Amino acid sequence: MAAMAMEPAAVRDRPTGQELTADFDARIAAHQRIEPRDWMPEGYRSTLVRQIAQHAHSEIIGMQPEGDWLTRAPSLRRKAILLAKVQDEAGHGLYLYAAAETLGVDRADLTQRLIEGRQKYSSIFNYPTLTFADVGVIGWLVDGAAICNQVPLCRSSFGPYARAMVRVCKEESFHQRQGYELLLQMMAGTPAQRTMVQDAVDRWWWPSLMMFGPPDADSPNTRQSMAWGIKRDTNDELRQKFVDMSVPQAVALGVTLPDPDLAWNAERGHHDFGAVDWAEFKRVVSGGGQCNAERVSRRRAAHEEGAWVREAAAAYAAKHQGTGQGDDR
Ligand code: FAQ
Repeated sequence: MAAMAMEPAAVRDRPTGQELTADFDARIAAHQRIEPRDWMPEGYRSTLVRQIAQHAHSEIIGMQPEGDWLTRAPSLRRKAILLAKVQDEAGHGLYLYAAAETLGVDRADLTQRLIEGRQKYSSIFNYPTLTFADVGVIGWLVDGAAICNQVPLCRSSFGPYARAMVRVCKEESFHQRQGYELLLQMMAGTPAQRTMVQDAVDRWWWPSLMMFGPPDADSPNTRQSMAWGIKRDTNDELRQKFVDMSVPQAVALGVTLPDPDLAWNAERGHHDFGAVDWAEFKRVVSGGGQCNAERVSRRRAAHEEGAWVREAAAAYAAKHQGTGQGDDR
């Protein structure tokens, strides 16, 4: 009887579930960062793992469409720029997998989920790159959409994700500028080059708008992710921002955006634009895009072919454990 009444002080003082939730909610309301060692609701953790993993996978799969042009770049300068850009995307994947790992998941397991089709990556990377103008248009529109989406994520409530985004965004803005500069140069070239640019814009415009995700009314995660401060803007708000940002850039470039309904609406202070083909979006996200099978099978092959490197790095780290030499794996 006496033993039951004698609860150790550490147990007695342990906060209850309600107190932990109240503390978490108060920190979110005060716009304070949540760090990996802080208590967090399971839904918050699993939402972050889903979003950060999908984001990391997108960076890595996103190396493929432009990577296809590395051996066919039209000059040494363009080849060097493209090589650096594609390498940057690998770095972004790395920061993001590292951020996900602070939530208690394992990068190897996330990769496995990607190559088994159990986790998504951005729909945009399931479209083919048909000409070198696609490299410029990916820089301008795809990196442009990525920046639009990711700048607010620098204020995301989860510390490691927000900090990773700061560096990613700086590099993405550089990517966007190199893409735009490439297009400016092509637009100042021959009629055939200008046609190539317009054709690439025609093919990438609508898929770029799909990058922001389904309309708010059909987005199952937005409301809760906004309440938790993981997302700071809704999908539709960011899509509108991207359209408004891209229209003057298209005018300066001398290309036409392929949307007859695109028009300035003075009352709203925004551009109106046509309906996105959400049936196409669903088809591409669920594996039916032009390049889904190829993208995943190449990622799987690269992972399998890299097994010996991972084994060698692990063996090296084990051999030098405690000596300080194996720490740079
Ligand atoms: N593609 O309820 P929501 C880049 C999924 S940038 C595929 O609205 P959420 C840089 C969504 O996951 C590209 N799936 O979801 C680069 C959810 O899946 P569930 C990557 C999509 O999370 C440039 C379901 O649909 N950027 O790689 C897409 O609140 C050039 C319902 O949607 C990021 O990941 C899509 N487009 O909002 C690299 C940014 N949209 O729950 C190389 C971070 C939605 O059914 C070259 N992520 N889904 O499994 C985000 O901001 C958000 O996750 C959204 C989606 C806005 C993408």
